[in-house]
Amino acid sequence: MAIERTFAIIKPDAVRAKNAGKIIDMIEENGFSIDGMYKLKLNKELAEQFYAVHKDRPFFGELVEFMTSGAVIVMALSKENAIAAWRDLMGPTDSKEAPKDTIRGKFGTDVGENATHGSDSAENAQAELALFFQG
Ligand code: ABT
Ligand code: MG
Repeated sequence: MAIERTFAIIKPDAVRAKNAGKIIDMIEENGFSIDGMYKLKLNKELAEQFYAVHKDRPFFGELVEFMTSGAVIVMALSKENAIAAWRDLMGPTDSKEAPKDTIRGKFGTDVGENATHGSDSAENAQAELALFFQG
């Protein structure tokens, strides 16, 4: 299995609750390398572009509002099989259903405020990394 790179976000709920350090600890303890990382506040245009696949869903407005409600931390993570491994470590989208040893189980609240994002495919990882990490 080759080393893969994926894109991660620590979302505004987790940054606000000062859980970023604990989440970064879990990332490193689970064998990921942090190849790039910075903090920023998403503007509406970037959040809409990032979640464009959901633009016709009823929760789109709320999703964009949440993702622009405070600072986020974006990361490029690498590891063998990183895309699936990072989604496994995050746990399911709905934090209420997430096992307690996952990031969403520990730090998420529900399906919207779910602490972290991870790319769901190699294609999306490449597109999302390109959106936030040029060169
Ligand atoms: P992301 O990592 O944020 O993309 O979450 P994930 O891939 O696990 O889940 P998807 B299905 O991509 O959801 C995107 C965001 O939309 C939110 N959402 C989703 C709702 O608020 N209500 C819903 O009914 C559904 C299905 C959850 C995700 N993130 N946030 N914030
Ligand atoms: Mg998704």
